[in-house]
Amino acid sequence: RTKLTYESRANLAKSAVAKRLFNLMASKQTNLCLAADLTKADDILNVADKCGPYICLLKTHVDIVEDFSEGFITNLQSLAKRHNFLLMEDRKFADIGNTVSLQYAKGIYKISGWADLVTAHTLPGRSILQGLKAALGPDASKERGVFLLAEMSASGNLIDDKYKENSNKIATEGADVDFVAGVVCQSSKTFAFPGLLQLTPGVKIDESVDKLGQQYQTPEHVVQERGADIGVVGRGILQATNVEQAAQTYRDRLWAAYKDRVAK
Ligand code: UP6
Repeated sequence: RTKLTYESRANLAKSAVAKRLFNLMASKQTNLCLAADLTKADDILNVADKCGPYICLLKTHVDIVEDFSEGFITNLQSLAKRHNFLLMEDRKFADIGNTVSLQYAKGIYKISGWADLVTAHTLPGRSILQGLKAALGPDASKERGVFLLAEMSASGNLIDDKYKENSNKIATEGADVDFVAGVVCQSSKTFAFPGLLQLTPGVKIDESVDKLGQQYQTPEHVVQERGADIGVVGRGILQATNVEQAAQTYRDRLWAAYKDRVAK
């Protein structure tokens, strides 16, 4: 899987959003996802505008935004359109089908209305996919996709080999595979199917841990040793003195690592 180009993998993807994302990455030449973990709407819009040209994906935690409004979503969507990136809400759904269906479409955030992609834990089993899909109209699974968590970057997390193997099965077998765009994980061993994208968080140039269990690897390491297709960078960019320049540096290093990987 890791030797194939994004263009060739777009043709293998079963999810229409994964196809779109593979093609976007190839044409825009970026495999950087910005984790816009800021608590003020204007601050998120500001980094989205500055980093927009360098990213394929902007990842939100919408429940940390203190001044959420529909206008924030409208503005975020127009930035996504202007700079050509997709939106992912990192909700990490983990409940029974009926509840995740409500959490996805209802409440204040109405996530299914604007997020191209969401994340979900596989802990409840296949019903997590059925529940999320139930919130959408019949054709909407073509415009929406899920990344399933098969591993976490947090030290001491409880995920074991059996859990990873079963998460892979949920991502690649059964009637809802057209809804699965990728897997959030730390290693290329987690799944083999080249039509899925590997999203890997815990990327930072100059630090190996934070004070709350996060473990970081360099851009080169995650792409070349761990098989990441998209590297997620939050504080590595957000805490830089020049956010735009940092985004460009991460984009350059992640992209060069990918080009090296497929050339070998
Ligand atoms: N994230 C992880 N590890 C995981 C899954 N998700 O860090 O296993 C998410 C976090 C955060 C981002 O919720 O939004 O990726 C990482 O941010 P950072 O670069 O600032 O550590």
